Amino acid sequence: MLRLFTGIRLPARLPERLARMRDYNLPGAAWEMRENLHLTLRFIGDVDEGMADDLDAVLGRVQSPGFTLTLKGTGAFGGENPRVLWAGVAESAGLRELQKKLDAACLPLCGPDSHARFMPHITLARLEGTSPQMVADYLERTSRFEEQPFGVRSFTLFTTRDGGKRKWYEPLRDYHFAQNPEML
Ligand code: 3AM
Repeated sequence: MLRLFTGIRLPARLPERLARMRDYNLPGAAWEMRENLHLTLRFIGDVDEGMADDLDAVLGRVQSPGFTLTLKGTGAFGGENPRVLWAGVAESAGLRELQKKLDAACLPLCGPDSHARFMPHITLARLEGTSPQMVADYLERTSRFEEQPFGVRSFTLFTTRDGGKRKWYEPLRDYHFAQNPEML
């Protein structure tokens, strides 16, 4: 069995920048390894090899004209019980369009995504028992975070590998969009 999801890889300069946002004084925060930093598009779940091949064929037909993304702002999921700290993404119609296409492509094979609404983000840390006030302070300190835009011309199928305490995300295949000379 393989645990799969689709996502966007970040250009090399960004994991470096995001790693600087770690705050080791935040109790209960497990900061993601920089190799793990990515933007999830569509969670797929556990599939067998046959299903993975079927998915690969379906994903290969998903196209996008390409778009640019800007990492901007920070936030947390979980409200009064914060679970995830993330870096945000400036609104992007191209990203939403691609996510919708992937969602539709995966639906017949994998069923509906358990996350009803797509909320683009890059997970920076998983939290356990971190006080909401400390999370609020972190978000305040990092609220002006913004990076230079980058172009997206492919998406990636990742598998989650479990190494006991640590898990990591291994890219299995990149799906490049057809060339569009009008793109950056
Ligand atoms: O990109 P992030 O880190 O937010 O939380 C998991 C991670 O998201 C999410 O898929 C990404 C790669 O593991 N994930 C895990 N289980 C999930 C599920 N059942 C899930 N997303 C939706 N439904």
